[in-house]
Amino acid sequence: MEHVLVIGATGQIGSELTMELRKRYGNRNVIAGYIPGAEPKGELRESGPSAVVDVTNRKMIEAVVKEYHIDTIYNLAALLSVVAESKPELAWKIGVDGLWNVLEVAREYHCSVFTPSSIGSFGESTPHVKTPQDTIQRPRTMYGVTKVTTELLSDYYYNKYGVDTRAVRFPGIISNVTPPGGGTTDYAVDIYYSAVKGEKFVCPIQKGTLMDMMYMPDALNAAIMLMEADPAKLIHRNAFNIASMSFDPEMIYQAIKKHVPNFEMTYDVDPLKQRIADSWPDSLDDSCAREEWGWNPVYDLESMTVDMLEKLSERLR
Ligand code: AKB
Repeated sequence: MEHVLVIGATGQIGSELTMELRKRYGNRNVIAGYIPGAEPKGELRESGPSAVVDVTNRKMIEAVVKEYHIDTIYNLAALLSVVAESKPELAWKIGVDGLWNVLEVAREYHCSVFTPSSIGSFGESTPHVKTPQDTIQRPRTMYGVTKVTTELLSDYYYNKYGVDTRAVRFPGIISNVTPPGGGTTDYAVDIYYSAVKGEKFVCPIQKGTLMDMMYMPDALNAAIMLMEADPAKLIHRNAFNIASMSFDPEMIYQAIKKHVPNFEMTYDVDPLKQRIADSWPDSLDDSCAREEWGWNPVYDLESMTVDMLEKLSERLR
């Protein structure tokens, strides 16, 4: 990796991934691609180059890839699961047509491409406990439909044209920097903000609903490790199950309450979020990622909670 383009660099994952890549590969070598209205701010803007890159505009992607001699693209442009249900056509345009644009440019300019998939690529008929790497993927959400399609399209470009495509299936990502927007797993971020602000948390997901989650430092590491992995060792490509923790609302509430004893939580279940959450796995089997490229997460619920509360308290002070 010498010159990297991050598409969606100002989003929840993009904003931290861009900074981590700059730390590892040099500030000048990592371009923050953003859309108008979501301009980079602060350190993200100051620390390195940025460019307008709308994933739905192939010429725009091509111009930036050419200008900066890009060899690796992290394509993070997507609508999350809840918002995609209200804008299905846009979700397809960004997620699938956008990826097609990225892959065509990658084919011509010999770039590697990382496009995250998600636990949302699974559906009701998928085995829910220790969901295997290769299993049934028949999601009924538009988010899930686009994610399965991006997995297949990425594999297609690898098999047909030799484009070096790689991906992971991200669980819900928890971070203290840029908040997510429009996802089913967002509650697991929002709950920390309420705890630190001294507010009661109203949980939109029912007690007992298990979902896989991951702390941002592990998620960033997964993306970069996979892109740096020896291709000869990769049996799978698009996309690897990765996991570090699985919990329901009560478990995260209790983990926080240990450190914030007065913290209170009640429930007001959101039917759409609950329907989506019920269709997703309780936990993933990530043994292929561990075997093929050495995936090994650092954080569990307790260590993430300690770090989240500390960092958020500093930030919101
Ligand atoms: C969402 O909830 O939509 C995302 C995801 C799990 O892909 N965080």
